Amino acid sequence: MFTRRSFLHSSFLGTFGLTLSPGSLNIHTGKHKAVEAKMNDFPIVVSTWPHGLDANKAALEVLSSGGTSLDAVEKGVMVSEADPLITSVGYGGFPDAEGNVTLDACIMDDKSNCGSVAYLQHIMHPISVARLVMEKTPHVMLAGQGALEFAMEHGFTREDLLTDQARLAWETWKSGREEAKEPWEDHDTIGMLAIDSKGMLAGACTTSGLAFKKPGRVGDSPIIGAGLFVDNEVGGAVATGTGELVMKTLGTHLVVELMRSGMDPGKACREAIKRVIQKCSPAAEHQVGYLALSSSGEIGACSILPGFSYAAGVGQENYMHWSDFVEKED
Ligand code: SD4
Repeated sequence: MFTRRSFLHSSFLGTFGLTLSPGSLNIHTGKHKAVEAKMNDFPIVVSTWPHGLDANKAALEVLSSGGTSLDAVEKGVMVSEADPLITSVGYGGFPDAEGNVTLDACIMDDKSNCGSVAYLQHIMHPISVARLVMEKTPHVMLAGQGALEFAMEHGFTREDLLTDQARLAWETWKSGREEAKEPWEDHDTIGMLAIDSKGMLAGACTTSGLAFKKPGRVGDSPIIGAGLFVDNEVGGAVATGTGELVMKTLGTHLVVELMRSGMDPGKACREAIKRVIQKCSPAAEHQVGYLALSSSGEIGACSILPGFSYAAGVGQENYMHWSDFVEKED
């Protein structure tokens, strides 16, 4: 099945690949096929969707100057959070049904420390607030008004995150006009995993969640074990797509546990996607994608539908790849 979304992605990636570097696309359309990166390829960074390329670039700058994977993933995803043209993350993200931009994010380091914010409004960089929750409090997650107050206490500025473009999209959706009935392209949460030159693994995940969601709704992205999980001994995984399906199967924790039992990252992602299909019977338009990085530097990804892509930065190279996908028996 080839969806409108995957078509958009393939056209976009085609153009992108040619513009940036002819032949740079490594397109995997078949069954499981992991992109392999050996140990001596550290540092390494991977992230979801085409905007992962710019995010990886920022992360690679940190890593190549000897920075930690934790700094790299924070700096990396901040690029997407600040980009007004990315309508699924941070500033410029599509709002909820009432027109409020509400953000979810989490971060996890090589020592299993983690921090998270959910339903955070008015703050451009929720990932940095999540990091502060990890470093400055005994807690893992802060939500809503408490998270906002915590951010303000730590010097973050309150900002209006609703761009004209996002407001227009929301007004169109609210109008109920014909074009508003098209499914909105809102799956492009950024999840990033990095291993630094010392071999330490960290991950980050940040999103504005599903477009025009029910007010109060929180997805998988700030939930440790759902949107992101890292175990330095084994590897890490990030999730993108319909958060409810990821939460019901605790997807990234599952991917890491499958890797612990000996599966390579691609196989583990594939098994976790099969679990979503078996347990949750996703609707035809539901997409979930997992991206995983083992602690020895192997990369793997799998999604329900075709069209999921990820950026991999290894050494001097930073290219897009198509994910593997599971063909459902409809
Ligand atoms: C959520 N998983 O809130 C997020 C949405 C998303 O790529 O777009 N992920 O459910």
